[in-house]
Amino acid sequence: MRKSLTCKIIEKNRISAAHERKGELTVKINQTLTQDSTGTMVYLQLEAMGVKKIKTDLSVAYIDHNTLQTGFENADDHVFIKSAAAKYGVIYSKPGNGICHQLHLERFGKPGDILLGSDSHTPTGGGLGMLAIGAGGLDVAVAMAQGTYTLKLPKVMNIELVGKLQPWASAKDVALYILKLLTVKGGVGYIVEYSGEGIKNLSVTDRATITNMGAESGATTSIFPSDETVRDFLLRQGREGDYVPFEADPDAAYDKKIVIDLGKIIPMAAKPHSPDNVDALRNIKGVKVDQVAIGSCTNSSYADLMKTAAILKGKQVHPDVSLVIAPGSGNILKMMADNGALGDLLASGARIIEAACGPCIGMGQAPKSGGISLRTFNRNFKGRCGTDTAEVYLVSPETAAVSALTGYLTSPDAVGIENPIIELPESFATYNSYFIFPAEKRENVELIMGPNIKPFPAGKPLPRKFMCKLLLKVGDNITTDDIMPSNAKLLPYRSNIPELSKYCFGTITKDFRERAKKNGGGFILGGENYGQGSSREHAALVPLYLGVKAIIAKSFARIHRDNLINSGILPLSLIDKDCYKLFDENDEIEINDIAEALRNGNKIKVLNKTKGYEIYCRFEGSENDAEIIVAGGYLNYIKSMREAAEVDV
Ligand code: MIC
Ligand code: SF4
Repeated sequence: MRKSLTCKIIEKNRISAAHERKGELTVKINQTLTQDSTGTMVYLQLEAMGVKKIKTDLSVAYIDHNTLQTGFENADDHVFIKSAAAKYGVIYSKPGNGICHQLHLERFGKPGDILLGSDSHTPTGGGLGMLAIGAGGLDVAVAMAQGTYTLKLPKVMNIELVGKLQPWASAKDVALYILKLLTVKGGVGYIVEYSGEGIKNLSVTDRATITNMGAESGATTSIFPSDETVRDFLLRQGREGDYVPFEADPDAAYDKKIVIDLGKIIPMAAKPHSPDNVDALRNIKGVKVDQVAIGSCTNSSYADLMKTAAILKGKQVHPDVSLVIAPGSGNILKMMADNGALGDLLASGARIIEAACGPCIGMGQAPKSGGISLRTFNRNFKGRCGTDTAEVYLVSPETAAVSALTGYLTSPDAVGIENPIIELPESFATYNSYFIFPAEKRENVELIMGPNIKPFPAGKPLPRKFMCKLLLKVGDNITTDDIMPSNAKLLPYRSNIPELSKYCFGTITKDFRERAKKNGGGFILGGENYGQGSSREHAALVPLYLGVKAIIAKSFARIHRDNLINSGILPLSLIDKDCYKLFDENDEIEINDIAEALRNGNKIKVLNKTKGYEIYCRFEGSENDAEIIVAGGYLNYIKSMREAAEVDV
């Protein structure tokens, strides 16, 4: 049978695991990455599991999200992660080194390997021909401990790219076009595999822009083949030895197929407030711009920033625009300082900030009230930029740079300037100054935990029945940024669940914590694609802390569903989606004999005692997941497995 690229990589890494059940797949995890805002939990969980030695080939702990250090909290987190990295044999990437996904692409990603990262944009590594999957922190901690990960058997969608991008159309426009086609839930349950003659004209970082934004469609991951372009990129990064060719067999079988002619792609933008609210720039008229932000793991590569510098060279940023640029890595910044491009950016009036996530996760550079911000980032959810009333458009670096000059959202092909062609340097800078590599001998390394680091909540074994109130009813596509907002004020509390709980569902209601406390916890009702967006398990741990027992929804986003299960919260999907209408906040809900129904794979009867209805839900998980819920979360489950069979973690 002709094999897809995904199938080949999975076969290479497949291991037969005793606990693997129907519909699941257990693979060896070659590499893991963590970042600081999810990483503190990962290392606390490793510690809670009593892990002595990690089993991956390579693991990296990046510090890139919380780098503002407005108080001791961020710095405490950094020191804790640094000590954990030293203890477990993980490479530590200091703040200032750059954004995890860009750095991982540059320095460590390997074609054909499987990478699990505690960040939803881990699929950026797919640009190198790596199967790179985002997951919740606990899944990454277990992957480090056991060297394996069990995933739900995905379907494979093939996107065949034909033709060649026209001048001024970019990889970002391709990513936006695909999101328009798939929407923010069209990728759920799929790995998206790219093929076709069109890919030969896309650089590794172009491909990475596309796989990065595949996360916005809900796809498990996205991947390009490993070809000569990948070999050339690795050669220039001084890592030619890591090159392995990997591609699908001709006529491989796929579950779904889409063909896209790159020649027809035109500059686009995702309008507020969703990455799939995409339109061609020529249809969006008269948008006056207050801020332009260039960077993030989607568009902060050397080529992206050199293109920006070439467009701005010798010109002035519009007086009403604040242009801010966050490079993807310190080495990119160094190269641009050496070749003069940094000088061109500064002379044009650009504000250069640290090589980090920065404004992408609301760590500074919040726009003015009601401001319009153009960003080369991947998410424009309401409020994520730090200003609730701001409107964010997602665009390419080319569109961003040209619009910074004109002061209006402007299609780059509309101003009569030449599309700059960027030559890659013969060799990229590869300074290691911001990396700390673990020592061989690590016996006496102590974890350093400052006062900001609090224990995380533990799930409780499943009771026979739940009888609680419906605390909150929300609509479709609720994001983890809605459930557990992140911004400059809240990000410092990622290792402090009690503090974060004050802001749970903060974009929807200001009193969720009080409601939950008053009622001793309860249920939440969601629409389609509940929990889309980030991998932050805080969107499960905080509700757990507040006593949330189950989420009933029309459908769930993959990583969030897994995080709910890992925390011991029951994700239940409505069998008849119309039943959503039958529930209101404050309704009294009862579910009986849950463990029995979960273990037998039965439908779950949910009684609305207030209204006198009886409806049915499906448990959104595998047989194994059912056992995790019954145990009260993944950590309890591992403990019970270990007690029963002395599982080696
Ligand atoms: C994001 O882009 O939303 C984040 C911040 O990188 C998250 C991780 C987090 O919440 O810490 C993600 O994408 O997983
Ligand atoms: Fe960082 Fe933004 Fe990328 Fe998330 S999406 S990893 S916050 S740059």
